[in-house]
Amino acid sequence: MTIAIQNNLQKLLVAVLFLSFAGCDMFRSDDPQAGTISLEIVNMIDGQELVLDQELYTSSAGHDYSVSLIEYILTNVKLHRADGTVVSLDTAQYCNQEDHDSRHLDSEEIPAGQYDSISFTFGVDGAENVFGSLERTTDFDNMLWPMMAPMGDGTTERYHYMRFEGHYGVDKTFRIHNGPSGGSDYSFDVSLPISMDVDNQDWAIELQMNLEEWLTNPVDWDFDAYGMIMGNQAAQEIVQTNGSSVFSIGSVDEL
Ligand SMILES: [Cu+2]
Repeated sequence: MTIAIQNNLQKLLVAVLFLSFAGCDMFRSDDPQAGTISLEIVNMIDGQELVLDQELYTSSAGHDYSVSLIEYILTNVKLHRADGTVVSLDTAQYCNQEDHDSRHLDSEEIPAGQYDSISFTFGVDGAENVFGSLERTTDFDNMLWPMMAPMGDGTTERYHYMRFEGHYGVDKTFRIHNGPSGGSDYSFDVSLPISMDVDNQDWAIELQMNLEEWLTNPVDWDFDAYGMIMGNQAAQEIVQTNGSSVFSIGSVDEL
């Protein structure tokens, strides 16, 4: 072997050693990496995905009913990490059964870490519930909650939290409209546990609204007893109380 070849071999060896050490630093970081999250909101009844109009369900008060409309607003959707940090996903989401896109939050980047809960407000919190505070889209504008004396303070209009409508009995209609009746705040906060260790993956959370729970637990909702409830604060309180068991996590998946 000539000196020249030997020198070249030595240079090559040095280069390979250098690259393998450098590689440790450059490509093999132990720090967890950011990931992405997407959120799907699914409307369910009795454990199955809601079918509008066609399907007949039975309420716990004993009425056979079908659903013709379900639309609602979720605000301040947040993910919480075990270390206490909060990641905001969405400030306000209009959801409608008839529009799949309205119930799907596109994937967005979230910091690495261990996540242990998701939280949001059902409806719009009292202080924030002023018409015009949400983005001026047709969907949000359509959720207008009129404020009229003597029902309300007459000062400013607000937003419905939800319209849940359908048919029951032979040809009767139910309309559960809830919102800031009489200017009071019937929105409520929801927090659900999840387990998600984000380190360079794409994640998907399925959030379920279990519609039958609006009609029971703790109060069995009698369609005959409640007609138009927008001015009925006692009815708004029942909707709010029944709402505590409406939401659940369907799945948390690493994609
Ligand atoms: Cu209404």
